[in-house]
Amino acid sequence: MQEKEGNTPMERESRLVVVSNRVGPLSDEGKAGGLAVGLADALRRRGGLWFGWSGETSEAGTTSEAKTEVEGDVSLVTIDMTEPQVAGFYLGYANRSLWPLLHYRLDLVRFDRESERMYRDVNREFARRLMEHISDEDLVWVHDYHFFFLGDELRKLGFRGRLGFFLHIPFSPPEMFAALPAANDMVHAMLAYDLVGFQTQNDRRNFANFCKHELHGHKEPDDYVRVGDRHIQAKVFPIGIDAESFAEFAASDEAEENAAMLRNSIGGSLPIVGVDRLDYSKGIIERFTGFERLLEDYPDRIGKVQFMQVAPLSRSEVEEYVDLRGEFEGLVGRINGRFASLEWTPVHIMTTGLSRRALAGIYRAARVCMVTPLRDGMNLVAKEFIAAQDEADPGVLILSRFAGARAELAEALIVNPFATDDVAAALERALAMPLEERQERWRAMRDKVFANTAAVWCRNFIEALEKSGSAPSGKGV
Ligand code: GDG
Repeated sequence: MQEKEGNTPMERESRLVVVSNRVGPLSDEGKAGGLAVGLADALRRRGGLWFGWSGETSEAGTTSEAKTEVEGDVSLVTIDMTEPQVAGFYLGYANRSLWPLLHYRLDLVRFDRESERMYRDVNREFARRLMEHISDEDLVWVHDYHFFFLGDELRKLGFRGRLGFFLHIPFSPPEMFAALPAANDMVHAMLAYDLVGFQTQNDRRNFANFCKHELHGHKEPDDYVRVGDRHIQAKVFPIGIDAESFAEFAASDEAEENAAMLRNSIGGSLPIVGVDRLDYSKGIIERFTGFERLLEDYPDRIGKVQFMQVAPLSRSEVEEYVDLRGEFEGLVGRINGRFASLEWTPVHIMTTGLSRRALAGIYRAARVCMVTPLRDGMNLVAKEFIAAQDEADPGVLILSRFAGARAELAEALIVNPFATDDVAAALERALAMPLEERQERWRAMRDKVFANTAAVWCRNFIEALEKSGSAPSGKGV
């Protein structure tokens, strides 16, 4: 690779190398999510490389020529995949085996040998291509469930530097994870990393318990886990957002225009909002079942509240997502059909994405935001909603007990999304909540959202990785 001059590891603290399925963007013009902002910030500070999939397919696939974009001291390097690689690795194994399994949805899991083989191949190929760009002085940080095997492949290819992994989604309980035919191999491969990060204590415990009960390992002090000759740290790093920028977005003209449009379109109704990729883990069906129950049990609310659900389509090539869309649209149609009048429609849905400023405006205009996943690594929407509020008139967050964010945002109204009556009662309580209580709860959550930002999360992980010992020389596990 064409290293930028002055970017040699000897001249500064070790260079950061980030690996994730999708890379960038490096500069935030209101498009990047908190994760990209946090990582871009860390990469810019230390100089570094961000490596991943170009998002394109070609005949050459992972053997395609790497595309490199350079901005200051940071390079974005991407490679293509072939169509079968995307089908097997990404749509198949990552999204139809691992995603449902790690979100506790064994009923939706599909295993097939061919996609597992492709997943392993793509991990090996990405490792091989990454080796062209890195040296043992680099700090390599691999992200998410697409690349469980990548670290082990790097070790087999001789990489001896520090190697970290962060899982953005939950880690299911050992009894459930064991249903994956490759479960033991996969966790063995994770032990090639020096540091493995999770969103919550629950995820970390599930991983450590798998090591203990299935791989005959041991839990040790300071979050260490030992299995055979591998001794690695498994720690919790709850991810945050770029709260300052989000609060600025919420106060921007574009946000104000969108907030005004929302208020105009719903007349005097109180706005309830939801913002989620259309994904079965997000509990969207359960949320609207709860909303329907509100209109049944608290009929005074009919004509007085309106639900705006932003639900950009996601993974539309995967059957379960097509089914979910049909179910969601059917449910919303039923609610609107049952309760709408000439001058009022209870639910509006938007499946086209919004800019981050427009989104911040919608959050700010909302009286209630519903975040009701059935299982979620963290859930950044909950934190963005808090960052976007106006202190003079903050909205109320209803948060699922199954979202990772629940550990920090304890002042939200916590619900079990499966308990429809309780969801309806929480909605009623949120709609009726006096200003003083709304402010009190919001201030407590705001302090946490502004303290544990994306930048802090990045810094904490990198510091822990720097302190971790590197693996025994050139050893695959
Ligand atoms: C994974 C884990 C973990 C949504 N609609 C629009 C839009 N969004 C943005 C939100 C938020 C992001 O998408 C969604 O973040 P989440 O955290 O809710 O969920 P996942 O995508 O599932 O992410 C999750 C996360 O990784 C980070 O570790 O929290 O648990 O599943 O930022 O604002 N953004 C724009 N328009 C939309 O219409 N611009």
